[in-house]
Amino acid sequence: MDEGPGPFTGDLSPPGRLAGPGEGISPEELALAARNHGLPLEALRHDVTPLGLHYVLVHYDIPYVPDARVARWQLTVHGRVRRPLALDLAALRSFPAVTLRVTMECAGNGRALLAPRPVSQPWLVEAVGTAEWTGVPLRLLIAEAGVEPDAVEVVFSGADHGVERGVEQDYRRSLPLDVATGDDPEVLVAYRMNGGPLPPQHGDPLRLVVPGWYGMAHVKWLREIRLTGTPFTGFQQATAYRYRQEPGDPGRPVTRMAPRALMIPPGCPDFMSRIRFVRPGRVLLEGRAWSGWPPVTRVEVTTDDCRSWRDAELTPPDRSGAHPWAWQRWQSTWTATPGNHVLAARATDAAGRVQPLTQPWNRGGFGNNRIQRILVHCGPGQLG
Ligand SMILES: Nc1nc2c(c(=O)[nH]1)N[C@H]1C(S)=C(S)[C@@H](COP(=O)(O)O)O[C@H]1N2
Ligand SMILES: [Mo]
Repeated sequence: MDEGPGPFTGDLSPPGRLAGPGEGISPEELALAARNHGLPLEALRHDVTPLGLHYVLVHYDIPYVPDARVARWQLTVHGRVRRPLALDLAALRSFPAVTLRVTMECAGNGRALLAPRPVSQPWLVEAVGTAEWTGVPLRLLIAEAGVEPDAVEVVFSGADHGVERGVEQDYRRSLPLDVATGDDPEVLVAYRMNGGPLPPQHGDPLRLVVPGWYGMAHVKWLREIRLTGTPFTGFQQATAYRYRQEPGDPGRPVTRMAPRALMIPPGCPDFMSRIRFVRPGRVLLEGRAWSGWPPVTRVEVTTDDCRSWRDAELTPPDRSGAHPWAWQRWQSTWTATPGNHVLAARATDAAGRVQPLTQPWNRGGFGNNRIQRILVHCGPGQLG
């Protein structure tokens, strides 16, 4: 009889691995996916993603932070500083506040579409969202603490704790000192999301926001900021989040987001296959595009599976100048004819990076910005 999860037969904290040929998503990956959701692509219509529709990724458990604990929450700033700080929320609110509209994407977005497929959170293309974050510029906190001359990095610790590939840890990431103290992008210690308190899953009561960088840098439930005189070699920095081809490679660190355009799937979906149904005639194709090297300068659309491309109309950088770190809207029209069609869009950014048609593969499945393909069936008259 099948009684659900069995006894301890497997590895308690399995090492990273690639799925075998034809190996489907495992129950473990499904369990991760069920607690870490993506953005329903129709929500790309919103300039700012409504709460609850923004993607969520949590490595371990969401810490339980009741109001009484929020009131006592302390953010410490210490290490290679002249004056260590311990700041509660009231103290943080006494610093000048900045609000930034920021598009955030998980570095693992696109992972489940890779072949071979790295076994981890099995994102398709929906691990993205845009929020308005309000908080203190990190450079002001670091200036208040005073930097010792030998400081090179800033390490951020979250309040969540777990085990990953055999290593017990708090979630921790670092930034080079020049990034942490820069003003373009301005790194924030955020205490508001879309005008309200941070929801539990997004880092209540404090999180880091690093505009232009993949999600792993935006440490949630932030409780400690430590300046260090040597580069940080913790798990999430030196083991995870590196572009590597072979297990032993030192690899390159994952930093900013590669350019990506997503299309709102047109028409209506089949419940199970998710194939889109449209009627013949004019169909609006629209979506969003972003890059960690903004702005996006061009979005092209194909309706014949990459045989031909045409330019979409893109919200130009000058009109989106108010929100340089947020996605840009694009649109195009298509005259649908009866039959099956494969639609896609691709973005080019200001640094000249173009979304690839073939997969950019690495062992961790990071930064896969290969174009999204949408299958559309155009049928005349009554559908189904
Ligand atoms: N403390 C902590 N911060 C974290 C994480 C985490 O597991 N713990 N996950 C990171 C990853 S991998 C991503 S993609 C983003 C997701 O942020 P969101 O859930 O608010 O969208 O948070 C980052 N910050
Ligand atoms: Mo992520």
